[in-house]
Amino acid sequence: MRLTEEQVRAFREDGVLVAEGVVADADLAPMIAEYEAWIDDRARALHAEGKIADLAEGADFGHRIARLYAQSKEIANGMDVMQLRGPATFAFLRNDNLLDAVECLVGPEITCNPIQHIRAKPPAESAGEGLGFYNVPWHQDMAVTWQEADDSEIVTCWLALVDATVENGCMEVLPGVWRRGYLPHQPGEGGTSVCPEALPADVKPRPVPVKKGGIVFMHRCTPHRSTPNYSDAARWSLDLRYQPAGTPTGRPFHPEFVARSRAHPETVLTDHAEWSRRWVEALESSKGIRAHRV
Ligand SMILES: O=C(O)CCC(=O)C(=O)O
Repeated sequence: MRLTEEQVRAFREDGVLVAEGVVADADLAPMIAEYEAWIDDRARALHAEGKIADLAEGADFGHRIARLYAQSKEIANGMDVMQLRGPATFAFLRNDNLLDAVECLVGPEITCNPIQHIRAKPPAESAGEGLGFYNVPWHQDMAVTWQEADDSEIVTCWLALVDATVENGCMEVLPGVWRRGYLPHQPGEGGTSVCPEALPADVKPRPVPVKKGGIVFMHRCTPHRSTPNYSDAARWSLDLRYQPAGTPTGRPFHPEFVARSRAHPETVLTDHAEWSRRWVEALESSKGIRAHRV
């Protein structure tokens, strides 16, 4: 779905845009089916090891993993994009409806940045309320790249795979703050976060709920966080980043690829095995490298 001029203007102004209905259920279905099959296999393996008693068969995408996670946190191990490396997920990274919207923000030559995550945020009852991968502290995405990417127009695309609500822990943003540039960050157990004294006190956090298939687009200097999930189902989402081809990604040790090119379509990577191979190799060779700048 292409963005309207008004949407593009709003993104440029606020550094954040909530766009509903960017991709259709049919666009997401193969990737969701891939994850459902993987979760089923993993649940059966954990069941065989005696770590899970109830397979929660018949529960929907959000409820099944929540019920499994409550029994064993191991259900989520190995599920992230670069770990599972599913063909349907790789194909989705080049989804036309998604890239039509991205093109309106970064232009027609598009690189897929390797910072790409899938998150099934479990209910707080089992995952807790502490900061971490599921309840991320205030940060700018610029803080999780190397300085080489400071001038790269990296746009974060936070895509809801189920309806994301205030109750289940959607994103919160500080609109307009991107204009202040990079804010000092600090490392911490809960994740890289804006130093408390640098967090703007004059801007009210805006929760950005979005329905399944909608995207929250964020500038790389837009502070954002997410809060605990107080529902009984997982909050599934995908956070991807795209940028003009040829600009540094800030993660030179992880594989980027050209997702769309109007000028040189032959440069687009469509070979799933090659993408997967590059990730396997990079995960091995980048061990011990500090990915965040603090
Ligand atoms: O999905 C979340 O809860 C956090 C996502 C995030 O921090 C990001 O996309 O940069």
